[in-house]
Amino acid sequence: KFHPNKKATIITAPFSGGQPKGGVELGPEYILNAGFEKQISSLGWDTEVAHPLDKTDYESVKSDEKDAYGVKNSKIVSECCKKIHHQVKASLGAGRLPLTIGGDHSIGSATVSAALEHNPDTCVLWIDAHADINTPATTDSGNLHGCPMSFVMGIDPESYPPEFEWIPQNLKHNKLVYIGLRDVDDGEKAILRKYNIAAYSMYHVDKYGIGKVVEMALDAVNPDRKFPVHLSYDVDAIDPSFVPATGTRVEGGLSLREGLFIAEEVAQSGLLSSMDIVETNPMLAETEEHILDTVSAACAIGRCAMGQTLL
Ligand code: B3U
Ligand code: MN
Ligand code: MN
Repeated sequence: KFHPNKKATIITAPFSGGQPKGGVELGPEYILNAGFEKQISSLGWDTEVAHPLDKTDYESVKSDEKDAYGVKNSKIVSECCKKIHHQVKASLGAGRLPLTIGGDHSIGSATVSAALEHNPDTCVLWIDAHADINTPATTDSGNLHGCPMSFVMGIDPESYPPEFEWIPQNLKHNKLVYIGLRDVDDGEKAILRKYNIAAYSMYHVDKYGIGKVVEMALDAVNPDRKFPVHLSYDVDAIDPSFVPATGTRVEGGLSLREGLFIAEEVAQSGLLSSMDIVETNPMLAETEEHILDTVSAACAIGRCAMGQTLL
């Protein structure tokens, strides 16, 4: 069991440069203002909050232009990722569970590579409507939140802008598993097939049920249930009817209960060692209720993963 003495660092990643929409940088503030730290400490965790991106103005230099490598904002994404990476490693080194709240998912390359540097046995559960495994060569959008998994796996490194050379390419193909996929680009499908990466789409959730899918997912990357788990949770995995305030809504997602069950099951395994909750964008809500639903769901994902039970 990892983190038996229950210490955690909530790391804020108020950053939107991995995708074009503004507002996702406000996610951490909304989640904290909803009482997230208290909710986690009420579960018996010794908590602290870290702000590694403190007040740096990335939003004003954000651009919508692709660079020569076909991606946008490499410099600021790399800079933010570096800071998040060091904070995640520092927290793990201090015996704390880093819980990074975003912000967009581009920071996944920072948190995952840090978790693997801390413990090379770490496996990754990527809960998302999207596979986020484009390379700069395969991406259509040029948005770097669609690329973090290729960076940490070192897929087609010749296509990377020099800004990303520092990212440790330390995730093996058999250590990543997806749940919730339903919007995967052709180039990404080819990568998943080529490297035989374990992936459970919404089709599998419908066919087998969420209980079986989580079991199969853990079997794929952690058959003896002894490796630490990094849970990277994009709130858009959950259906937009429950989680409307996010950048790329895709219909046909997880029910709120299915989404929380995944987190509960990871908690039950005792293997959670680090976590991200990303892509909460309060500015994309059409109503106050949308904000409340989305922020509440993000908080609930965190609480469930950190051990909250229904009984
Ligand atoms: N795969 C597409 C869309 C996308 C990825 N992640 C999100 N959307 N949230 C891309 O842009 O790479
Ligand atoms: Mn994502
Ligand atoms: Mn997504």
